[in-house]
Amino acid sequence: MENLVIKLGGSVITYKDQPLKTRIHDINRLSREISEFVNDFNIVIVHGGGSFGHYIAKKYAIHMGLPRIKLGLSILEKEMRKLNLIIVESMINHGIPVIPFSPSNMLITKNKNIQTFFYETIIEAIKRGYVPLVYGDFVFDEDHGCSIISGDQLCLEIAKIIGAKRIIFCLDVTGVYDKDPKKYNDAKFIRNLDHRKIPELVQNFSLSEDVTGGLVNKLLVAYEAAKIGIQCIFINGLQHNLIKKVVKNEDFIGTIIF
Ligand code: IP8
Repeated sequence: MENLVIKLGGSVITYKDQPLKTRIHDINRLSREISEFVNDFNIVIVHGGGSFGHYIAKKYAIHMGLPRIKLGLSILEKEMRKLNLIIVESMINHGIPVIPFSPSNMLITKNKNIQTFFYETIIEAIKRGYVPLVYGDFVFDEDHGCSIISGDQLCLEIAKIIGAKRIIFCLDVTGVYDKDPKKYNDAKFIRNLDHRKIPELVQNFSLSEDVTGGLVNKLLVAYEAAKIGIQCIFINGLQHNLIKKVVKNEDFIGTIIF
C-alpha cells in the first residue's frame, strides 16, 4: 500500500482573518472525502495553525524564542489542541481512525532544525491501520528556548520516515504561479514545476503574515523533498473532490513539483 502524507493548510481549516474560527464545513467535507480512500493507503495527515496557531504565536512572539509571558506557550498549545480536537472529532464522525500526535511532545529543535524526533509511535499507529494526525506546533529549541515548527516541515520529515513518495498540500489557491497572483493580474499558473527553478522563483514572493513563512516556506520544503525524490502536489483544498482525484491519479488542476 502506498504511503501518503496529506497537509491540510491553515487557510483550508480556519478563517485566516478571523482569530480562532474554524471552517467547519470544509473540515467535515475533507473528512468525508478522505474517508472515501483512507483504506487504500497508509496516510499521515498534518494540519497547519491557521487563525489558531499563527494568531497566538504572533500575540506572544513565540516564533522569536521563549515568550516573555510564560503562559503564552501553554495558551498556544491549548488552542492548537482545540483546533486539533475539532478535526479529530470530524474525522472520527466520518469513520477515519485518527490518532492525534503533538509535535511539542515528540520533537526538539536546534536553531529551528530538528534535532530529536521520537516518531516510533507514529510508525506503530500506521502499522496497525491507524491514521496519525499531526499538527504545526511549538517545540523546545536548544538555542532559542522554543520555536514554531510548521506543518510543512513536519510533512517532509514524516514523508522521509515512512517512505512516502507524495505529499499533497491542500491550500486555498489553485497552486503555484510565477508571481503573486493576488498582486499581479498577469501571473502565470505553473502546472509542472522543476524543483531546480524554486530558488529563483521564491525571489518573486514576499514572506507572508504567517510566522512560518507561508508559500515561500512551502516551496522550500518542496525543493528539499524533490531533491530526495518526494513529489509535492499543491492543490486547492477548498475545491470539492480534488484531493480524491490526486490520490487516485486522475486528472486534476494543481501544481506538481518534481
Ligand atoms: O500553519 C504552524 O504550522 P503551519 C503552527 O503549517 C503554528 O505553518 C503553531 C503556528
